[in-house]
Amino acid sequence: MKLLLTIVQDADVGRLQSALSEAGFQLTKLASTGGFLREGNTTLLVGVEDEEVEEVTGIIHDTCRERTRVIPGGSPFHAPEATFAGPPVEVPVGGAIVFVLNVESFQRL
Ligand code: 2BA
Repeated sequence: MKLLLTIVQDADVGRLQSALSEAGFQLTKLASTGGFLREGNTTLLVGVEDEEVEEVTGIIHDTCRERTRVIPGGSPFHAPEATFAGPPVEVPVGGAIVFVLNVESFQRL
């Protein structure tokens, strides 16, 4: 069994959730925040059999889009005290980030 730890943009999560549910997959949805942009995103936990990983990643691939975010440029984005001089920088985000983890055991108690 595998656990797909999947980070998606909030704009994609509704369609992805519907598509996974329609295909019969169970999931858990967590609110999360990206460390770089410091904006909200969504983390889905999807537990599947090994042979289902490809189907799930296919659904994720078909559902989640790459978008760009424009952030102030010219100074370190992480320094709150910085003044943002210089041209803005375009940052690509997504479609989705998927970590495929081995599950040692699955128990429903
Ligand atoms: P954020 O950390 O907010 O990152 C948003 C986007 O900013 C990233 O998109 C990437 O294109 C860019 N980015 C991130 N760190 C950067 C850096 N140090 N320098 C330049 N650009 C940078 P994605 O790669 O599609 O990632 C989307 C979200 O997925 C991330 O949001 C983060 O929440 C998560 N993520 C991505 N890679 C991860 C990893 N290795 N471990 C944990 N979470 C990850």
